[in-house]
Amino acid sequence: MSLKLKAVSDSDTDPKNPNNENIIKREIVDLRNGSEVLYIQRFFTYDQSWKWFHFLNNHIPWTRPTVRVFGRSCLQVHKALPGSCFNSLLLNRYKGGNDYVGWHSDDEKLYGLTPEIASVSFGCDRDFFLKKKPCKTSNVSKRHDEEPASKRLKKSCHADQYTFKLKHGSLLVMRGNTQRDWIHSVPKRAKVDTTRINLTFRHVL
Ligand SMILES: O=C(O)CCC(=O)C(=O)O
Ligand SMILES: [Mn+2]
Repeated sequence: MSLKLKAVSDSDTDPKNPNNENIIKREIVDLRNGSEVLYIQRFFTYDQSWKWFHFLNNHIPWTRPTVRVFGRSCLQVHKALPGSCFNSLLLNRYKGGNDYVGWHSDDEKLYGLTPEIASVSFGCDRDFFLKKKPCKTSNVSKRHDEEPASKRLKKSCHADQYTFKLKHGSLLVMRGNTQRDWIHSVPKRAKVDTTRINLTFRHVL
């Protein structure tokens, strides 16, 4: 079985949307300063998504490494997307609401300066948070008629938070400066008790 990022087509039927009306709804969130997130709720149909979920759940040798990176257990598979500009796939399985990924950005040098990261979700819906990285501006106010820099930072940085509900079959793509300027997380959720599988497609230089 090969892995390709393929959107739903007209011939696919979705029990939740039998007429395939507006099936590919794209939401682009401009995070400013060259950062952008694309979200497509029904990138895969409902049935395709469950097929993927069961295939991955049953065929991947999921492990819980003793060293947990940002609270996640993961397995890295390289060269899983031939013909695509992605050459690396990271798989995460969240068995329930206690499994989470803490705040981080995927800004490792191996992904380059402006990595594009495409994230596909199957199974249980989970929240995905994006938050602006703390500003590194100096605390000294540049102009006397402005409020102190420390106050400005509080407003501009802590107000900059977005939440996406990552639905079964959805695609979320982080682009541009998103890894440089933003951090993201999938928080714990007490009421969640079913499994979610997440695939993130990346390009390793
Ligand atoms: O599970 C997700 O949606 C995010 C996973 C993630 O951020 C990562 O693997 O780096
Ligand atoms: Mn990440």
